[in-house]
Amino acid sequence: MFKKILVANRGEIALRIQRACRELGVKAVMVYSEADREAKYVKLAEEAVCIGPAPSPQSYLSMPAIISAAEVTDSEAIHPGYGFLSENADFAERVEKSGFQFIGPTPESIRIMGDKVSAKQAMIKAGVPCVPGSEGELPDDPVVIRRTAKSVGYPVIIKAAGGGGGRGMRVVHTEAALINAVQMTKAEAGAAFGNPAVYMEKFLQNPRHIEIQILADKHKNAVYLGERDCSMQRRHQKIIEEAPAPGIPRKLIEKIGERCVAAVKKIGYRGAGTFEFLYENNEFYFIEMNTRVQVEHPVTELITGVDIVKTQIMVAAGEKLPFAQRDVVLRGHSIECRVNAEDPYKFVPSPGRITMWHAPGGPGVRVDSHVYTNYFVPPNYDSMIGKIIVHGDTREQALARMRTALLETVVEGINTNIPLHRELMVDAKFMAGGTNIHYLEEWLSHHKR
Ligand code: MV4
Repeated sequence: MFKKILVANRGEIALRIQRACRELGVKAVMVYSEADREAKYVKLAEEAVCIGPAPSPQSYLSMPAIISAAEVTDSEAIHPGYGFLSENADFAERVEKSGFQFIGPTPESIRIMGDKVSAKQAMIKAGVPCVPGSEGELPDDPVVIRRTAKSVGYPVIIKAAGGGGGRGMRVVHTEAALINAVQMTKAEAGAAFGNPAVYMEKFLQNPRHIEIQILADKHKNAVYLGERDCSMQRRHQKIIEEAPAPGIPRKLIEKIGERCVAAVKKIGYRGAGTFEFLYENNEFYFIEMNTRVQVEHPVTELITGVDIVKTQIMVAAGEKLPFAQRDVVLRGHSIECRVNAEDPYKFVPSPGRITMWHAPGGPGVRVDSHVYTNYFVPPNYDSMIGKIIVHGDTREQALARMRTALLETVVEGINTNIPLHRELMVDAKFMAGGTNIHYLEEWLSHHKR
């Protein structure tokens, strides 16, 4: 096992990784920008290094700043968390060239999954079902583009190979709008991602967003840890996640989970990873793979009992997965509410000093947050200040526990989206389970106030 790890992130995930390190008896070096000097995990750290001013390009996104912090502290490995440099193949490569272990997959795996065209081709080859569409990148020939769309069937969606997470896509409903839409998407993709390549898919009108968590070691062992339902989102920002996904037959999940494990073994993937699927009419369609730990990993931890962050570190150190697929047993139901410092209905960020923070507790309640009373939420970063995660024997019990947890939570001095979560936890459609990716935006458009 490593003696010392550098945690190249901030916020709740930095604290989460620090906790995993303590449990493993590994020293954690925290890095922080000038805006994060007062963060809880910095105060709690045995060792912490300031890596630059508040703007992320000069701190959390600065490869030289992070690699020199690892050098001066004699760290052996770097955990990138999520966001920032976590899915940057060049960073992973520079980390390894500098002699550190990158806690994540190989640069090659990150690169393949970062290009959505090569990711999809790798998944088709590995037997993972994908959305019907163009075979790879769309060519320039308008005749071929029109022919492809006709055979796929309208509506179609044009996506940038360099995009992902909802960036660089356009829905096309008619042949008349097709060629212009492809040209516009290509131009935007070239400017935004430095890669004008686009591909085409059948546009699914009312899917759910279901993802499969996998873990793999360096010894060809891999498992899936069930699924998460992440359909409750607004503008590609998830706000509620849960596991298992309500109403999806177990047999279907098992089938798709086994496909993901086979794919992981085939491509030599290692570490934690997430296969994102759209689910519609009882079918799964792969869209993207995330090569990092995700914000919503705790719901999987609560239903499986597996510590995903600890396992990431163990497999990066070369250890074998400490359990096999048959040992992965799903128990009960888990729900996560992301707590954001923002206006609950207008979504304007609300940074500033938290004058009162009281976290909920009780049976089956977990809070992953780096904030505390008198903490100043800096305006420079993502607005998420923590996550409330509950577990129950049934979905109903998890819902009841979440309602209580949200009732107990006190945040004063800034606005949060907790009032929105309180309303959603008593919403009849959400309570019934299985709402699709459009539900929240539709709900908000009818919401009074
Ligand atoms: C789609 C789709 C419908 N059909 N692809 C958006 C984020 C990116 N990961 C892929 N996205 C979508 N791809 C096809 N063929 C609808 C979306 C989509 C979406 C997906 C997941 C979660 C939220 C979403 C919100 C709007 C659109």
